[in-house]
Amino acid sequence: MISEIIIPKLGATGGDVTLDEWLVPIGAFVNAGAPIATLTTDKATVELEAFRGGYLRAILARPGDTVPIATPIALLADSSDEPLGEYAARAITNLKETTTLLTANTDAVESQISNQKSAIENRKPQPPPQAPIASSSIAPLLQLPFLLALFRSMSLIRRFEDTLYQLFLQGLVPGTLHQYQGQEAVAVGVSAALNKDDVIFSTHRPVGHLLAKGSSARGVAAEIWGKAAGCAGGKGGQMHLCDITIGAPPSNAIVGANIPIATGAALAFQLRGEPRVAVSYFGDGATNIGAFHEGINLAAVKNAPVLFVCENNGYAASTHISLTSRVPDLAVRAEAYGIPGVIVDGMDVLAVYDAAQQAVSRARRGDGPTLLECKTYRYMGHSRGDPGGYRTQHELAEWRARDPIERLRLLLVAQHNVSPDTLTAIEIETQAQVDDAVAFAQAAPEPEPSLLETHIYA
Ligand SMILES: Cc1ncc(C[n+]2csc(CCOP(=O)(O)OP(=O)(O)O)c2C)c(N)n1
Ligand SMILES: [Mg+2]
Repeated sequence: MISEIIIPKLGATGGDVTLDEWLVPIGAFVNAGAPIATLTTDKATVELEAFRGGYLRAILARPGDTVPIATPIALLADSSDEPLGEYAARAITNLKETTTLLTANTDAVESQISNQKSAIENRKPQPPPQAPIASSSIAPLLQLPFLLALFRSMSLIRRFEDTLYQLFLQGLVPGTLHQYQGQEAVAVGVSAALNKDDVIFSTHRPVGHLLAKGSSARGVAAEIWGKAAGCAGGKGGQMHLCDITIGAPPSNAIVGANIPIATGAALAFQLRGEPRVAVSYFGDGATNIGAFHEGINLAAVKNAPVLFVCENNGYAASTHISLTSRVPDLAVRAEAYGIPGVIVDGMDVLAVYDAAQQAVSRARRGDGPTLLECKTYRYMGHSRGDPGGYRTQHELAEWRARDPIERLRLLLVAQHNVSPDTLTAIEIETQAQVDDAVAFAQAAPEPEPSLLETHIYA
């Protein structure tokens, strides 16, 4: 079978895309998800990935060509000599004439990447020691239904994000995506320590935070598709998810901006005498923003009930933490504010839960905020426009070997006698939940134009 690889909707404005280079020779086999070409949109240079496995049988565009969205640019086939049929007239089956361009481009990019990689290798902190399964110290204290709920929640987030990724490659998701695969243990471990009326303040990467706190997959999906049934009425999109019913005011894509806002919410709880806690999620990149200092310092001096959760995934967009901070452990900054700074393995949901629970109890009894640094990793690029070429496959593989879902699976099977089939059944259920959410979102009506000016504060 011959399948077309089309240009998905990559750019912010949906404009034309320039094909920069082919990354795979014609005739080679490519796996599903493997990058096959680089493209430049109105926003960034991105990699185009194969949405299925197959042989790159022919290409339909040359490096330098400008191609509109939805145009087929390559053909994947089940064999390297499959007949080209209707495509025969326009298919390019030999890239020789473009190889000079290819080599020149590749050399410049390679040397840029290798410079940054060697700068990083020289100063990079090592990931925390590998623990093969989730933290067993508190595991025996926890009931099986609770552990299974953590597994279900992480599985739902992973399935949701993976499904969106597949649909994105087919050009079926509007806008861009900032994905959460790899970081699930943080949102799920923290949420498990919270009450329903506690609030979370999220970032440009909010899907996992909201699903873990209990937002419906349908509401989140419909928001990503900009539909009226979306959790923000279709006005927010992926970066501005919002669900007041589960304690999630609008997520904030301005890096670090939610930190003082979470402090403000916590001060309100304190003034009203309510036993509620506010959580601010932010990345390593946010710890160099002024709002980090102001928000944490104010919370510290007022003993505000906040939990500051730094998801240190090692990168702010394409920049490694070692290039922006002289200290590899961001939790040490807590000392400057006179509050506890705790480092936790963010790939271990039980360790995150344990640390979050202690910090939340502390906040609830009036002893003030904690800075919790979760060492974690994002498997995908910064956004769907980021090929992630600034990190090595080795680094990625090292972190994937510590996958939070697989670690909890091992623990459940080895220490709680859970049958692997029980866990597979949970994953089938969460996939069905995601498929239902996507179908719902795609079929849902658009927001009414008359509502355009509602929910505006002036
Ligand atoms: C104040 C501000 N500066 C720059 C940006 C552009 N930007 C969006 S996300 C991002 C990187 C954030 O990195 P980090 O805080 O580590 O979070 P991560 O993406 O790793 O989850 C940048 C620079 C922004 N949104 N806001
Ligand atoms: Mg980061």
